[in-house]
Amino acid sequence: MSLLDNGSSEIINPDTYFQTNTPPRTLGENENRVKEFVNKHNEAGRRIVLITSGGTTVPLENSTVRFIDNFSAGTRGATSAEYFLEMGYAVIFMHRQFSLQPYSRHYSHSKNCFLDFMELKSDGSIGVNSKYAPKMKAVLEKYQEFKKNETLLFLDFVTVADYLFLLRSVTRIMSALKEHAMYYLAAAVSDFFIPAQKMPQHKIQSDGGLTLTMDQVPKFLKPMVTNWVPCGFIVSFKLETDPALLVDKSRHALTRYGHQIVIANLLAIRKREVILITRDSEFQIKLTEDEIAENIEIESRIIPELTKRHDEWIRNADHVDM
Ligand code: 9Z3
Repeated sequence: MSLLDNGSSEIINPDTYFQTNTPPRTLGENENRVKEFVNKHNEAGRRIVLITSGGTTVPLENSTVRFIDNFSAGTRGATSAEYFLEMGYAVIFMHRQFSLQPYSRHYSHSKNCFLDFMELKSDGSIGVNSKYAPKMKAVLEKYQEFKKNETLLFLDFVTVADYLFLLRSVTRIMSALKEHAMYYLAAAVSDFFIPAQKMPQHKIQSDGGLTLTMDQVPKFLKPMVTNWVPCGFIVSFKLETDPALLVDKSRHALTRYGHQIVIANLLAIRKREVILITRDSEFQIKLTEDEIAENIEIESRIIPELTKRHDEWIRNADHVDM
């Protein structure tokens, strides 16, 4: 017996969603930052990728005390950003506040306290613990290079509404880049939400049990592909836990929205196996046991494959097929 009732199948359309929900306060300011970043790197002839990363929250109250969240730590997005930067892309990193970030990810959510990476020297000064120094030096060099080139822009969101408003704004600005922009949608976006007008203003009182009714989040990929960035190279992720559903659901998303690639991943093995699905192909990327033992990151295989396909997309004038 299921405890779930999926209720009405009616989904509000994206336009209605944007008309009836409140944009984040920082939206205008972030739009200006994106315009400046896009102009600068476009003039420099650099390709730009938008990466979305981390989970979105769904508030239960307008003055929010409680919210529903999901598991995503933003590992996929933060790791991918490093490989895109290495391939020469400028990166707009749209991430859940406090989720993992490129470069700092190697230390920020570590089981070690940051003080464990340091050591007191005999002369009283402090330095990096010699055990960690070689890796830290390599990470630091790359980090300083992108700082110098200003090729990484951070934008953050918390709620699913923040995410959707920001995504629409950023993609519309990037649409001027036409096929030179890539969109890499790795964030774990909530499927359900409570519309602002149906939420209580104040903290829900604990006078008994709580029953929630949630609406379905509109399918934003449709307007994104059709209206916001019609020429962009769009890669979305499909997450499932049931292997029997994964490929069919991914293919369904591809035909429903008409974008270029769906990367199918199963929660339990997402760090070692994914399938890149296009309209007429399936391409598995799977790390071997040896590669896993050597801490090879699967994103180091995914990103070069995508940039190769992005090259083809740019070369292909009519954009009919990959
Ligand atoms: C993914 O499938 C990502 O690979 C993960 C990465 C969220 C699994 P972590 O942050 O995990 O590294 O821990 N992202 C997309 C999930 C999603 O919400 N997809 C939507 C869907 O499945 C379509 S855009 O319907």
